[in-house]
Amino acid sequence: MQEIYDQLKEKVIKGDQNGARELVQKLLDGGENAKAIIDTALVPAMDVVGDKFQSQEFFIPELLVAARAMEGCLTLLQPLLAASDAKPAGVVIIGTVKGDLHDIGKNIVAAMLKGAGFHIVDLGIDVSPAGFVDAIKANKPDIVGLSALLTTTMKSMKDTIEAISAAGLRDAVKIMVGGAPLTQDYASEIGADGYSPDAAQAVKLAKGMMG
Ligand code: B1M
Repeated sequence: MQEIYDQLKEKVIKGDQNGARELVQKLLDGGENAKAIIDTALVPAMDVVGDKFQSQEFFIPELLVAARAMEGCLTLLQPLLAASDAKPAGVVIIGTVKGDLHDIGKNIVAAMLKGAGFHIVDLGIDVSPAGFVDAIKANKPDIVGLSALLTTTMKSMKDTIEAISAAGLRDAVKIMVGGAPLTQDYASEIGADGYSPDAAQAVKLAKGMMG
């Protein structure tokens, strides 16, 4: 199996969506589970892509085709993540904050929360503070999840939390933040109720927030 995981990682790095999807299917047929496939091959592949981008070996087109290959694999895996449990656990609004277009990690978190029984309202990417406020009014969630992948858009999380407070809704929701550049310190500084470094811990955090 390790050999197939290695091949899958390479296919994602090269942006070969069809080849990657075939290998995901092969792993699933061999009894591997969705979370292991994401953690062992897909996330490490994106880390390599990020490193290559930083060292200017890769540019935006390579970043995009790799992301599409990853997304193609996730369409096979997300239903499996979401099917692992059925008990309704609470309502979560989730979105990538204003100025930020990265959604692969946010989508994994949403799928895992769904799998843990939460009802998910996914607002998508580049969501303004007002967009979150309107969605809270419309959906009355227990938890609001904010995702950011850029150091430049972390500030949008602060703006969003401030907008939620200004709308008088801060005490009505728990706010969870995550994304590669975030830290627990930053989360505390901007007044979030919780920070999670990955999707599995996001589920634990959300369950904890529901008491
Ligand atoms: Co961009 N990008 N990107 N990118 N990109 C990064 C983030 C970068 C680190 C690459 C690098 O330089 N090494 C860098 C950011 C540098 C920084 O700010 N420190 C970067 C840059 C610079 C940019 C652009 C500015 C490039 C440019 O245009 N010059 C541009 C910005 C566009 C914008 O957003 N306005 C840009 C664009 C893009 C693409 C559109 C091409 C594409 C995104 C496609 C998509 O998402 N649909 C892309 C990609 C693919 C990446 C990398 C390679 C991979 C991101 C990813 O999907 N990781 C990334 C490098 C990297 O991360 N290694 C990079 C896999 C994913 C599963 O992990 O998202 O961290 P992650 O999610 C994890 C956890 O963080 C956590 O759980 C998830 C699952 O375990 N988590 C949460 C995430 N959200 C959470 C929310 C929670 C809880 C946990 O609660 C609510």
